[in-house]
Parts: sequence; C-alpha cells; structure tokens
Amino acid sequence: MSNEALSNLLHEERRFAPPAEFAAAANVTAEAYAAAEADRLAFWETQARRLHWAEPWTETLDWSDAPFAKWFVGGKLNVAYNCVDRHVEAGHGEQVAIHFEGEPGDSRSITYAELQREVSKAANALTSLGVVAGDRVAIYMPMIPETVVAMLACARIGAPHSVVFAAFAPDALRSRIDDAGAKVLITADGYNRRGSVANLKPNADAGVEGAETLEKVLVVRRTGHEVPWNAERDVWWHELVDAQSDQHTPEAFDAEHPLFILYTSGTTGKPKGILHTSGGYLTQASYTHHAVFDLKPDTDVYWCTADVGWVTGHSYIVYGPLSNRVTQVLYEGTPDTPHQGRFWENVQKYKISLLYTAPTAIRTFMKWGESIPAKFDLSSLRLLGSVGEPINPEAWIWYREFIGGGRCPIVDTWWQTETGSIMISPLPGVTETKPGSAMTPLPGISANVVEQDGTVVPNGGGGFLVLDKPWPSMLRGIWGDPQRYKDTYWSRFAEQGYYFAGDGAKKDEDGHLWLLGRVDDIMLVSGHNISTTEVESALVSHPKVAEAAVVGAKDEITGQRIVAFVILRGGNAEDEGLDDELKAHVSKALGPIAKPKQIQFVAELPKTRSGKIMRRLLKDVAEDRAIGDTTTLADSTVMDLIASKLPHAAEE
Ligand code: 6R9
Repeated sequence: MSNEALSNLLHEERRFAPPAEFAAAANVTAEAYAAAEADRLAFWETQARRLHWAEPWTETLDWSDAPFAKWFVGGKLNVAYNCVDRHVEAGHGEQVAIHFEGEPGDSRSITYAELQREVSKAANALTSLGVVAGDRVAIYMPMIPETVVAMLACARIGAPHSVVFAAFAPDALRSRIDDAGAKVLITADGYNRRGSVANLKPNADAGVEGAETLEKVLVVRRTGHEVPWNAERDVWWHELVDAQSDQHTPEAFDAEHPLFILYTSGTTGKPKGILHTSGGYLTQASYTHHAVFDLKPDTDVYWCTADVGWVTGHSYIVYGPLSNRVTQVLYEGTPDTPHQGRFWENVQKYKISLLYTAPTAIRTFMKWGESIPAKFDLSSLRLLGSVGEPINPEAWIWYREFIGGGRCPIVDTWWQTETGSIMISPLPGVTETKPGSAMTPLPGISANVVEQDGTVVPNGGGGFLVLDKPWPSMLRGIWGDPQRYKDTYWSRFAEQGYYFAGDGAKKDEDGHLWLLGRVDDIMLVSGHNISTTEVESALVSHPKVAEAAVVGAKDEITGQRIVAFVILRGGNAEDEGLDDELKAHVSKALGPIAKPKQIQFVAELPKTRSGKIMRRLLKDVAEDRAIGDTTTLADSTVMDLIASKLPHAAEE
C-alpha cells in the first residue's frame, strides 16, 4: 500500500433491521454496549462469571508486560468441565450435545452424559500413555465426534492440543509436531470424502517419521479399512480408550494455562504456532457465541460447517458452543455428496436453526443455483452467520433470501486465529445490518482504522484495521518465538501500542466497518490504492457472476493493472462480449479507475482449506511466472486448470 489512503468506492444503501420478535427475545440487548463502555474490565468480569471457576481471580487484566497479557490472574478453572460436566450436573445429561452426520449417511447422537463419559475415558487413556499437564498432543483428525472428545480430553488434563487439518500433507504435520514438541498424536484410519474413503493413517505415519518428541500414535477407527501398523508405536483408540474407567476428576488449571496451539500458515516463512490459554479464551469464546448466535440451549439446533482444523472449529464447534450447552450438528463430508443439496438436507433433517458458514460456501451455492436449496424445508432457520472472508453484498443478499427465507438476521463475523474469538460483528437482536459490513466491534472490544502513521481515519475513509485495547481471548504469543510475536503484530504501530491485524478496512459515513481483505493484496493502480474486495464485490453484483478473485498485476503504465478471475452462476455461458459487459459493470459501480483490464473465466479458484482465496497464486498466473508454494491449497489441481486457460502461461 502506498501513502495514498485506501479508496472507498463501494456504496451500499440497503438496511435490514432485526425482526421485532427476534429482538424482543434476544440474549443480548443494546445495554451491553453501554455496560462495556462504562467499565470494560467489569464487563468482562461479568462475562467470565458465566463460567464455573474453581478459584476466583484476583486481578482482571495484567497488561504490565504488554504485549503479553494475563487475564483473570490467579483464577483457576477446568475448560472441559465447563463444556461438559457442569451441564450434566445441572440436570442436562440427556440433552444431545452432538448429532453426528457421516458423509455416507450414517448418524449417531451423543448426549452430554455420554460426552462426559467419553471425555473422561479419553483423559484416562492419555494419562495412561504418560501425557501430563503441559505436554503437547497433536490431533490429525477428520470431522468425527472423537475429534471433539480428543480436544476436550486434552483440555481436561491440561495438555495443550495442536490440531492439524486432516487434508494437510505429512510434511506439514511433521513440522507442526516438531515445533510444538508433541508427545502423542491422535489420528484416524481414514474418513469419507466425496463418496470415497480418504486414507489418513499412511499420511500420519509419514508425518511422524523422524519426529523425535513423538512417543505414541492413538488411532480412531472410522472407516475400518486396512491400515499400516507399527505395533510398538500405534494404539487403537477403541482398544485403549474403551477399556478405561469413565470416571475422571478434572483438575483446575490456572487461567493462563495453555489450552491450545494452532498454526497459521501465513504467506511466507514457517507457520506460526498461535498460543491460546484458558480463562480469557473461554470467557470470550463463550460470551461471543451466546451474544452473536443468540443460542437458546433448550430449543436451538446449531451447525457450524467449519473444519476443526481451523480456528472457527475450535471456538465455534468446540469451546464456545459446548460451554453454552449447545445441541449441534457435526458433519463429516462435503456439500455436494451425494448431491449439491446435502447441506440443506442436513438443515431439514435436524431442523437446524442457527447456521454458521463461510462466504466461499455461499458463493459456491450461488454458482449451483437457488433451485437446489428451494427443494428443502429450511423454515427451521432463524439466524445465519458468515466468517473467513469479506462477504460480498450480493452474496449476503443471496444468503438472506434463498437460505434465510428473508427472515433471518445475518451476522458477518470478523476475527482471526490470533484474536481467538469474534471481535467485530452485528448483534442479531440489536444491529440494523448493511450487506457486506461487519458493522461494529462487539461490546467490550475496541477496534479502529488508522493511516500509515497511526492517525485515526475519519468516517468515510479507509486504512489499516487495528485493535487498540487488549481483549480476553487474544493470543498470548507465538509458540517458542516471543520476538516474532512482537515483530509480527505489535511493531507496525508500536508507538500507539496497537495490534496490527494485517487487514485493510474502511469506515463508512456512519462509522461502520467494512473489511477489505489483507493489506498485502491491496492494488495500486495509477496512484490509487484499491482493495480487491470492492472490485470482487462489484463483479459479484452482476447477475451472471457467482464468484470473483481480483489481483493487481505489474503494468508498465499504471503500476498495476486489475486482472479478474470470474466464476459464472449456474446456467450462464461465457458469451462473447460478456467480459466487456462485466468491465462496464464494475466501472459503473466503482468508477473507471477500478475497471479490470483483463477478465478470465474459470471454473474454480485456488483456496486454502478454510476457503480463503489464494490471490498470491493468481498473481503469479497474471504476471506470467512460475506458480509459487501451493502446499496449503485445498485442491492442488485447480492451479493447473487456471494456468492452462491463460494464453501466456500456457506457452511456458
Ligand atoms: C476466523 C478466521 C483471519 C483473516 C482475517 C481476515 C479474514 C475473517 C472475516 C474476514 C472479512 C470477515 N476474515 N473473517 N474478512 N470479513 N467476516 O477466518 O481466522 O483463518 O486466522 O483468518 O480472515 O482477513 O484477518 P483466520
């Protein structure tokens, strides 16, 4: 980004007030903003009291060693007890915690009483393998209930877990095991994906080879197919765990005891092990889930479609929801197996009322067309959530109309692995939403948009998103690398003491926040800083477009030229003249400066496993270079297809 301010091109006039009935029964009202404003720390103390503490804290926040925070100093709690046992003790043992839906259609429901027994057995099993509080456990697992049990068992005995996406290659697993110094790996024989069995165990084997700290591999049987076996190292879950006592007394750990490490890939260098601890993390994960999703534990059925290998799975499948006594659906497979209506079939089958998914999924559903969800009964839905990327206004409207039946509030939730929980989002019973805006920081959270030199931008301006006050679920550091923690997040605005999120954002005339993507992706065209998000949203607002990714490619005249990769909505062909039509459409929406020079129609876009578009790779294509590191790509064949479509790249 140059010294020029980030352009604010997109104007959105549509407004959606919360339905009166929803607002009247909402978990959290506008009061919360006032309470937090009056006394932020007292507000977070109130939220911390939603949990069970074995010992109270003596100080709410110790920020004396900034940027290393301590929240709820001296307090003690057990995270797993808070997510499971206390609900059983309160008489909810027979409530279903998890409805598991396997991709082949097998299903089972697990009550809180069963979950308590399973977590206790798994905790005893880990102890029998020599795992003690403070030891790290790696988890390389598909979307099955044992994964949740494994995470909670680790939390129960104070052994920080490090979950690695099951789709990651062995090298990625090994570098994460090594960096964390994990003692045990929990994995599975395989899982069901796109109608066939994905082999996991051979990848796990390759990943642990040469991993010096690793002692044992605990293997869940999911698919039952034959797997390679190392009798000295490998242990079957069903043999070890099932043989354990289902009684286990949870020990209370310090509020700052490490709960988990989660690696973010980053664009360069080795992955960063983001460290989260117990009391502050659970306080904010729990409160935000309660406030943003408005969970009514006795009546709602919740479904977060994220993978547990992503932070969203940690905070909004495991810790937030379970601490609030959720009944939730856990789905093993893909949205198009055995048909493109599988998500909606799940909603209908379990009468799901709260749905949390990602813009990438929504745009895929737009591509497939609205006739698919129309075949299912979606009337149980009452709230829709979005996370992972900016949601284009048109995708937001599509989500509202064709999934939410025009009646469900939408919460666009901005946060990061590093923030641990949701930071910026509407409150569904309070906020009048604008399609495409995450609106305002939640009660108790403070964020701002600043210029290069740290001065706050006025309403109507754009710049860098910063978090200017510590928050309970903030990362406590990068595992083993305190200097990198300071350099990465706290050096950019060191003078002001702001956390630099790495995202661009704008404040509209009302001061509402619009996230504009990573600052590294911002384009510089003829001296103007233009966000990829705004151009993509303008493209998606064309009725024929489902999804778009935009990059700035080197240009001799303008510095950078805008190159767009576009996926059409179902039923539309790449008619002659369509690229000119789209260019004109963008020019009309945002002004001629934002008009793409080149438009390429594609069938797929390169995405990470959490669904984020990898613009870096598209930039390689647009600049006619060899394509860079593709190891975090969800589908490695996508780039070949795209490169082969571009005339220049194909000649190489
Ligand atoms: C939860 C998660 C974090 C980055 C973040 C931003 C992007 C996430 C967003 C969003 C716009 C939203 N992001 N939610 N951008 N609107 N609602 O995604 O964590 O995988 O660490 O990614 O994702 O760029 O900085 P993580």
